[in-house]
Amino acid sequence: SSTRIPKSINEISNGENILGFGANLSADHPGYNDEEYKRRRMQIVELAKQHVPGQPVPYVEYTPAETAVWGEVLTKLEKLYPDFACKQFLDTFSLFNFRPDRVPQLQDMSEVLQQRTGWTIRPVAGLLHPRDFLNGLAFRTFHSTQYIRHGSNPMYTPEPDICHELLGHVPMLADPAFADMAYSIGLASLGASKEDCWHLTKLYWYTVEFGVIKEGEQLKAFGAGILSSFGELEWFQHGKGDQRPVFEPLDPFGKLTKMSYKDGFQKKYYVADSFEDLSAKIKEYATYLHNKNKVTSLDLSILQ
Ligand code: H2B
Ligand code: FE
Repeated sequence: SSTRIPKSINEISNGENILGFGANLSADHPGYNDEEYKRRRMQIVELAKQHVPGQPVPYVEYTPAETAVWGEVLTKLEKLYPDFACKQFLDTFSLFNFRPDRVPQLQDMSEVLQQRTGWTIRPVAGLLHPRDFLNGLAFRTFHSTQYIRHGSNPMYTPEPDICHELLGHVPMLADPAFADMAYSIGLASLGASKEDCWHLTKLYWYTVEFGVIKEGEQLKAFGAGILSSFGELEWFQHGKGDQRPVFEPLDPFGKLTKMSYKDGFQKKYYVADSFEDLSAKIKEYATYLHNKNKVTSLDLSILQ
């Protein structure tokens, strides 16, 4: 095939191929003028870059100010989950013993996941290139940032941070059916062309980041971008004023709508019937991509 398939997680770098902010925050980042914040962030990123797969994730001693940010985010979001989060999330959430007075260590969270679903958390220097990030999912590895958002506005971050990873992604990855769905997206990305990767980025976005699932008559959130956002939790169920989001069933083969990054909440959400159903559809799509890109079962046998 034309694109190289990594043979192990060691062939995916967690420190190169970083998109987005890195150390140079853009002018609309809340930490843009805060030299101390930028220094601190670099310090945590340097630790992440030194991490070797298979070794424990480096321990970060979070400051009282950082802990206060975590505590505020946890306390506010936790209150909303019973009404808005899917049952799988509510079931797995308690496994992690989140406390407002302590930022969890990625290593401890990773150990819980390894026991439940065999997934591993790997620290990463920032927003990883989509191909590397998606390929990681095929190795049941979730690349996670370890730094925390700027303290000036604890309920907002323009990029992933530890609050988003731990409150949005990690509980869902402890659910076997969800974890298998995420793995399927990773599988689909092996050997995918650039265009395919872009489509898979959207598929990831509308499931793992902003997915919604049917529970009887209700719609509940399983996407981390909803679960880690105070405003988006409210918006996806109740809208705002007389505006309402649109809901559609998800077809991995179909065209997926434009993603909203900075211009507010998603206008459209895709609805899953179950994680098993979603996984089956994504696996069909993965098979289609593998055939198209001449990825053989031998190429994929490294994953066993
Ligand atoms: N990198 C990191 N560190 N966290 C993410 O959640 C993430 C990423 N998401 N890179 C990826 C890109 C996603 O937006 C898709 C697959 O491109
Ligand atoms: Fe995310």
